Amino acid sequence: MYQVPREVLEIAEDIKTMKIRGAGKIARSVARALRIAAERYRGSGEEFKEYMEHVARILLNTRPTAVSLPNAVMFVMNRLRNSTGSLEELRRIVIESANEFIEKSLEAVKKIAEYGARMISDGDVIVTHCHSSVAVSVIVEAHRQGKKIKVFSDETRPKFQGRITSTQLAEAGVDVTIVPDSAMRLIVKKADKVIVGADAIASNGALVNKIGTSQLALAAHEADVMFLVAAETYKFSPMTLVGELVKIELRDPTEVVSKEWLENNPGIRVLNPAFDVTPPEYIDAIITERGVIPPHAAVLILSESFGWAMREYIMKGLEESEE
Ligand code: RUB
Repeated sequence: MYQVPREVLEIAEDIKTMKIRGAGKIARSVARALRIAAERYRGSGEEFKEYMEHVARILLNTRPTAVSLPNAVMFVMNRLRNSTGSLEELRRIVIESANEFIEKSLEAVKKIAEYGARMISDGDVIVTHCHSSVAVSVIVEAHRQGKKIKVFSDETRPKFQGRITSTQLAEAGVDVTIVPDSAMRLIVKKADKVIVGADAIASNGALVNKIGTSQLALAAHEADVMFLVAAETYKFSPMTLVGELVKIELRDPTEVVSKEWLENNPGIRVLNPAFDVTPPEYIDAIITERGVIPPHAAVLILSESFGWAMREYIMKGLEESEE
Protein backbone atom coordinates (compact mmCIF):
# COMPACT_ATOMS: atom_id res chain seq x y z
CA MET A 1 0.00 0.00 0.00
CA TYR A 2 1.03 3.62 -0.47
CA GLN A 3 3.02 5.55 2.13
CA VAL A 4 0.78 8.49 3.03
CA PRO A 5 2.58 11.33 4.86
CA ARG A 6 1.80 11.53 8.57
CA GLU A 7 0.72 15.17 8.26
CA VAL A 8 -1.94 14.18 5.71
CA LEU A 9 -3.29 11.45 8.00
CA GLU A 10 -3.31 13.95 10.87
CA ILE A 11 -5.38 16.42 8.82
CA ALA A 12 -7.86 13.60 8.02
CA GLU A 13 -8.06 12.68 11.72
CA ASP A 14 -8.47 16.32 12.78
CA ILE A 15 -11.41 16.70 10.37
CA LYS A 16 -13.01 13.52 11.76
CA THR A 17 -12.61 14.63 15.37
CA MET A 18 -13.65 18.21 14.50
CA LYS A 19 -10.37 19.81 15.53
CA ILE A 20 -10.62 21.17 12.02
CA ARG A 21 -14.27 22.10 11.47
CA GLY A 22 -16.54 24.43 9.49
CA ALA A 23 -17.12 23.72 5.82
CA GLY A 24 -14.70 26.35 4.45
CA LYS A 25 -11.81 25.40 6.71
CA ILE A 26 -12.41 21.71 6.01
CA ALA A 27 -12.21 22.37 2.25
CA ARG A 28 -9.01 24.43 2.51
CA SER A 29 -7.41 21.81 4.79
CA VAL A 30 -8.26 19.06 2.30
CA ALA A 31 -6.65 21.06 -0.53
CA ARG A 32 -3.60 21.56 1.69
CA ALA A 33 -3.48 17.82 2.46
CA LEU A 34 -3.54 16.96 -1.26
CA ARG A 35 -0.71 19.45 -1.83
CA ILE A 36 1.38 17.94 0.99
CA ALA A 37 0.72 14.44 -0.35
CA ALA A 38 1.98 15.50 -3.79
CA GLU A 39 5.01 17.36 -2.43
CA ARG A 40 6.15 14.43 -0.29
CA TYR A 41 5.53 11.64 -2.83
CA ARG A 42 8.68 9.61 -3.47
CA GLY A 43 7.32 6.77 -5.67
CA SER A 44 7.31 6.29 -9.43
CA GLY A 45 5.61 8.51 -12.03
CA GLU A 46 3.35 5.66 -13.17
CA GLU A 47 1.87 5.23 -9.71
CA PHE A 48 1.43 8.91 -8.82
CA LYS A 49 -2.18 9.25 -10.00
CA GLU A 50 -3.26 6.07 -8.19
CA TYR A 51 -1.48 7.25 -5.02
CA MET A 52 -3.28 10.61 -5.20
CA GLU A 53 -6.64 8.83 -5.68
CA HIS A 54 -5.85 6.81 -2.54
CA VAL A 55 -5.13 10.01 -0.57
CA ALA A 56 -8.32 11.62 -1.96
CA ARG A 57 -10.35 8.64 -0.72
CA ILE A 58 -8.88 8.95 2.79
CA LEU A 59 -9.88 12.62 2.88
CA LEU A 60 -13.34 11.98 1.40
CA ASN A 61 -14.09 9.45 4.15
CA THR A 62 -13.67 11.89 7.02
CA ARG A 63 -17.01 13.75 7.28
CA PRO A 64 -19.98 13.19 4.99
CA THR A 65 -22.07 16.37 4.99
CA ALA A 66 -19.94 19.41 4.06
CA VAL A 67 -20.07 19.39 0.25
CA SER A 68 -17.13 21.78 0.21
CA LEU A 69 -14.97 18.72 0.96
CA PRO A 70 -15.72 16.65 -2.18
CA ASN A 71 -15.83 19.87 -4.20
CA ALA A 72 -12.30 20.78 -3.06
CA VAL A 73 -11.11 17.25 -3.86
CA MET A 74 -12.79 17.43 -7.27
CA PHE A 75 -11.21 20.84 -8.01
CA VAL A 76 -7.71 19.43 -7.54
CA MET A 77 -8.16 15.82 -8.66
CA ASN A 78 -10.05 16.57 -11.85
CA ARG A 79 -7.15 18.57 -13.22
CA LEU A 80 -4.82 15.72 -12.34
CA ARG A 81 -7.13 13.11 -13.90
CA ASN A 82 -7.28 15.09 -17.14
CA SER A 83 -3.49 15.64 -17.35
CA THR A 84 -0.60 13.64 -18.71
CA GLY A 85 3.13 14.27 -18.30
CA SER A 86 6.13 13.52 -16.15
CA LEU A 87 5.91 13.03 -12.40
CA GLU A 88 7.20 16.57 -11.85
CA GLU A 89 4.58 18.02 -14.20
CA LEU A 90 1.76 16.10 -12.51
CA ARG A 91 3.05 17.04 -9.05
CA ARG A 92 3.09 20.70 -10.10
CA ILE A 93 -0.53 20.47 -11.30
CA VAL A 94 -1.68 19.20 -7.89
CA ILE A 95 0.33 21.81 -5.97
CA GLU A 96 -0.86 24.69 -8.14
CA SER A 97 -4.51 23.56 -8.15
CA ALA A 98 -4.52 23.17 -4.36
CA ASN A 99 -2.99 26.63 -3.92
CA GLU A 100 -5.51 28.09 -6.37
CA PHE A 101 -8.42 26.52 -4.47
CA ILE A 102 -7.19 27.91 -1.13
CA GLU A 103 -6.62 31.37 -2.60
CA LYS A 104 -10.03 31.45 -4.31
CA SER A 105 -11.71 30.25 -1.14
CA LEU A 106 -10.17 33.03 0.97
CA GLU A 107 -11.02 35.62 -1.70
CA ALA A 108 -14.62 34.33 -1.73
CA VAL A 109 -14.94 34.83 2.04
CA LYS A 110 -13.72 38.44 1.66
CA LYS A 111 -16.22 39.17 -1.12
CA ILE A 112 -19.09 37.63 0.84
CA ALA A 113 -18.13 39.77 3.86
CA GLU A 114 -18.30 42.85 1.61
CA TYR A 115 -21.67 41.94 -0.01
CA GLY A 116 -23.16 40.70 3.24
CA ALA A 117 -22.15 43.80 5.22
CA ARG A 118 -24.13 45.91 2.73
CA MET A 119 -27.25 44.02 3.78
CA ILE A 120 -26.78 44.91 7.45
CA SER A 121 -28.17 48.23 8.64
CA ASP A 122 -27.02 50.48 11.43
CA GLY A 123 -28.81 49.41 14.63
CA ASP A 124 -29.58 45.85 13.46
CA VAL A 125 -30.07 43.04 15.93
CA ILE A 126 -28.63 39.88 14.39
CA VAL A 127 -29.03 36.24 15.36
CA THR A 128 -26.55 33.56 14.34
CA HIS A 129 -26.17 29.84 14.98
CA CYS A 130 -23.16 27.53 15.35
CA HIS A 131 -19.84 28.91 14.11
CA SER A 132 -19.64 29.92 10.50
CA SER A 133 -16.45 31.77 9.65
CA VAL A 134 -18.23 33.38 6.68
CA ALA A 135 -21.21 34.59 8.73
CA VAL A 136 -18.75 35.94 11.33
CA SER A 137 -16.82 37.75 8.56
CA VAL A 138 -20.03 39.45 7.37
CA ILE A 139 -20.89 40.65 10.88
CA VAL A 140 -17.31 41.80 11.62
CA GLU A 141 -17.16 43.70 8.32
CA ALA A 142 -20.45 45.49 9.07
CA HIS A 143 -19.08 46.40 12.51
CA ARG A 144 -15.80 47.59 10.95
CA GLN A 145 -17.81 49.90 8.69
CA GLY A 146 -19.12 51.60 11.83
CA LYS A 147 -22.59 50.04 11.94
CA LYS A 148 -23.83 49.64 15.49
CA ILE A 149 -25.07 46.06 15.73
CA LYS A 150 -26.05 43.66 18.45
CA VAL A 151 -25.60 39.93 17.98
CA PHE A 152 -27.22 36.95 19.69
CA SER A 153 -25.35 33.70 19.22
CA ASP A 154 -26.80 30.45 20.54
CA GLU A 155 -24.67 27.85 22.31
CA THR A 156 -25.10 25.19 19.61
CA ARG A 157 -25.15 22.07 21.68
CA PRO A 158 -23.74 19.51 21.91
CA LYS A 159 -20.37 20.85 20.67
CA PHE A 160 -20.83 24.51 21.71
CA GLN A 161 -19.55 26.10 18.51
CA GLY A 162 -21.53 29.20 19.58
CA ARG A 163 -18.73 29.88 22.05
CA ILE A 164 -16.24 30.18 19.17
CA THR A 165 -18.59 32.61 17.41
CA SER A 166 -19.06 34.70 20.55
CA THR A 167 -15.33 34.79 21.29
CA GLN A 168 -14.45 35.85 17.75
CA LEU A 169 -17.15 38.54 17.67
CA ALA A 170 -16.18 39.87 21.12
CA GLU A 171 -12.52 39.99 20.09
CA ALA A 172 -13.53 42.06 17.06
CA GLY A 173 -15.39 44.46 19.38
CA VAL A 174 -18.92 43.37 18.42
CA ASP A 175 -21.66 43.52 21.06
CA VAL A 176 -22.47 39.81 21.49
CA THR A 177 -24.71 37.81 23.83
CA ILE A 178 -24.73 34.03 24.06
CA VAL A 179 -28.07 32.31 24.73
CA PRO A 180 -29.20 28.68 25.13
CA ASP A 181 -30.44 27.03 21.94
CA SER A 182 -33.89 26.67 23.47
CA ALA A 183 -34.18 30.49 23.79
CA MET A 184 -33.97 31.08 20.05
CA ARG A 185 -37.70 31.45 19.27
CA LEU A 186 -37.94 34.06 21.99
CA ILE A 187 -34.79 35.88 20.87
CA VAL A 188 -35.49 35.87 17.14
CA LYS A 189 -38.66 37.91 17.74
CA LYS A 190 -36.42 40.81 18.82
CA ALA A 191 -34.11 40.45 15.80
CA ASP A 192 -33.90 42.16 12.40
CA LYS A 193 -31.89 39.46 10.65
CA VAL A 194 -30.62 35.92 11.02
CA ILE A 195 -27.32 35.04 9.34
CA VAL A 196 -25.96 31.51 9.18
CA GLY A 197 -23.37 29.62 7.13
CA ALA A 198 -23.79 26.48 5.03
CA ASP A 199 -22.40 22.99 4.80
CA ALA A 200 -24.26 22.39 1.58
CA ILE A 201 -26.77 24.10 -0.68
CA ALA A 202 -28.96 21.83 -2.79
CA SER A 203 -30.03 22.61 -6.35
CA ASN A 204 -33.51 23.66 -5.14
CA GLY A 205 -31.90 26.17 -2.75
CA ALA A 206 -32.39 24.09 0.41
CA LEU A 207 -29.74 24.66 3.04
CA VAL A 208 -27.91 21.95 4.95
CA ASN A 209 -26.30 23.41 8.05
CA LYS A 210 -25.71 22.70 11.75
CA ILE A 211 -28.56 20.95 13.52
CA GLY A 212 -31.00 23.54 14.82
CA THR A 213 -30.73 25.81 11.76
CA SER A 214 -34.11 24.74 10.38
CA GLN A 215 -35.79 25.36 13.74
CA LEU A 216 -34.29 28.84 13.80
CA ALA A 217 -35.44 29.43 10.20
CA LEU A 218 -38.94 28.35 11.15
CA ALA A 219 -38.96 30.78 14.09
CA ALA A 220 -37.62 33.58 11.84
CA HIS A 221 -40.31 32.82 9.25
CA GLU A 222 -43.00 32.99 11.91
CA ALA A 223 -41.65 36.29 13.25
CA ASP A 224 -41.15 37.71 9.73
CA VAL A 225 -37.43 38.16 10.32
CA MET A 226 -35.05 38.10 7.33
CA PHE A 227 -33.12 34.82 7.08
CA LEU A 228 -29.77 35.06 5.25
CA VAL A 229 -27.23 32.37 4.33
CA ALA A 230 -23.58 33.20 3.69
CA ALA A 231 -22.01 30.55 1.46
CA GLU A 232 -19.18 30.28 -1.04
CA THR A 233 -20.24 28.64 -4.32
CA TYR A 234 -18.10 25.57 -3.63
CA LYS A 235 -20.66 24.70 -0.95
CA PHE A 236 -23.31 24.13 -3.63
CA SER A 237 -23.87 20.43 -4.21
CA PRO A 238 -23.63 19.31 -7.86
CA MET A 239 -24.94 15.82 -7.09
CA THR A 240 -28.28 17.26 -5.94
CA LEU A 241 -28.82 18.20 -9.61
CA VAL A 242 -29.29 14.52 -10.32
CA GLY A 243 -31.47 13.94 -7.27
CA GLU A 244 -28.83 12.78 -4.79
CA LEU A 245 -29.56 13.79 -1.19
CA VAL A 246 -26.91 15.32 1.07
CA LYS A 247 -25.97 12.79 3.73
CA ILE A 248 -26.69 13.94 7.28
CA GLU A 249 -23.85 12.99 9.61
CA LEU A 250 -24.77 11.08 12.77
CA ARG A 251 -22.13 11.63 15.42
CA ASP A 252 -21.20 9.74 18.55
CA PRO A 253 -23.76 9.68 21.43
CA THR A 254 -20.96 10.60 23.85
CA GLU A 255 -21.02 14.13 22.41
CA VAL A 256 -24.52 14.41 23.98
CA VAL A 257 -24.16 12.42 27.24
CA SER A 258 -21.16 10.94 29.02
CA LYS A 259 -20.04 7.35 28.47
CA GLU A 260 -20.80 6.68 32.12
CA TRP A 261 -24.36 7.99 31.78
CA LEU A 262 -24.88 5.80 28.73
CA GLU A 263 -23.64 2.75 30.64
CA ASN A 264 -25.92 3.55 33.59
CA ASN A 265 -28.96 3.91 31.31
CA PRO A 266 -28.79 0.86 29.04
CA GLY A 267 -32.46 1.22 28.00
CA ILE A 268 -31.97 4.67 26.46
CA ARG A 269 -30.70 5.31 22.94
CA VAL A 270 -29.10 8.64 22.07
CA LEU A 271 -29.36 10.11 18.59
CA ASN A 272 -26.93 12.87 17.58
CA PRO A 273 -27.62 14.21 14.08
CA ALA A 274 -25.10 16.95 13.28
CA PHE A 275 -27.00 18.77 10.52
CA ASP A 276 -30.51 19.49 9.28
CA VAL A 277 -32.20 20.76 6.14
CA THR A 278 -33.89 24.16 5.86
CA PRO A 279 -36.32 24.40 2.95
CA PRO A 280 -35.76 27.26 0.45
CA GLU A 281 -39.13 28.82 1.39
CA TYR A 282 -37.61 29.93 4.70
CA ILE A 283 -34.54 31.53 3.12
CA ASP A 284 -34.65 35.14 1.90
CA ALA A 285 -31.24 35.23 0.21
CA ILE A 286 -27.94 33.41 -0.17
CA ILE A 287 -24.89 35.67 -0.13
CA THR A 288 -22.21 34.20 -2.41
CA GLU A 289 -18.95 35.62 -3.78
CA ARG A 290 -20.76 36.02 -7.12
CA GLY A 291 -23.48 38.15 -5.59
CA VAL A 292 -26.65 37.83 -3.55
CA ILE A 293 -29.11 35.32 -4.99
CA PRO A 294 -32.58 34.04 -4.10
CA PRO A 295 -32.43 30.36 -3.04
CA HIS A 296 -34.21 29.24 -6.21
CA ALA A 297 -31.26 30.55 -8.28
CA ALA A 298 -29.00 27.89 -6.72
CA VAL A 299 -29.49 25.74 -9.80
CA LEU A 300 -28.00 28.52 -11.97
CA ILE A 301 -24.86 28.69 -9.79
CA LEU A 302 -24.61 24.92 -10.03
CA SER A 303 -24.98 24.74 -13.79
CA GLU A 304 -22.43 27.56 -14.21
CA SER A 305 -19.91 26.00 -11.78
CA PHE A 306 -20.42 22.30 -12.39
CA GLY A 307 -22.11 22.03 -15.79
CA TRP A 308 -18.95 20.39 -17.17
CA ALA A 309 -18.98 17.78 -14.40
CA MET A 310 -22.62 16.98 -15.12
CA ARG A 311 -21.83 16.57 -18.82
CA GLU A 312 -18.98 14.18 -17.94
CA TYR A 313 -21.27 12.27 -15.57
CA ILE A 314 -24.02 11.93 -18.20
CA MET A 315 -21.55 10.99 -20.96
CA LYS A 316 -20.01 8.32 -18.74
CA GLY A 317 -23.48 6.92 -18.07
CA LEU A 318 -24.25 6.85 -21.78
CA GLU A 319 -20.95 5.10 -22.58
CA GLU A 320 -21.60 2.50 -19.87
CA SER A 321 -25.14 1.84 -21.14
CA GLU A 322 -23.76 1.27 -24.65
CA GLU A 323 -21.29 -1.35 -23.42
C1 RUB B 1 -20.28 23.91 11.13
C2 RUB B 1 -21.44 24.58 10.47
C3 RUB B 1 -21.15 25.87 9.78
C4 RUB B 1 -20.81 25.60 8.29
C5 RUB B 1 -20.22 26.84 7.61
O1 RUB B 1 -20.56 22.59 11.55
O2 RUB B 1 -22.53 24.07 10.42
O3 RUB B 1 -22.28 26.70 9.80
O4 RUB B 1 -19.86 24.57 8.20
O5 RUB B 1 -19.01 27.19 8.21
P1 RUB B 1 -19.40 21.75 12.29
P2 RUB B 1 -17.95 28.15 7.48
O6 RUB B 1 -18.97 22.51 13.48
O7 RUB B 1 -20.05 20.44 12.60
O8 RUB B 1 -18.27 21.58 11.27
O9 RUB B 1 -18.70 29.40 7.15
O10 RUB B 1 -16.88 28.37 8.50
O11 RUB B 1 -17.47 27.46 6.26
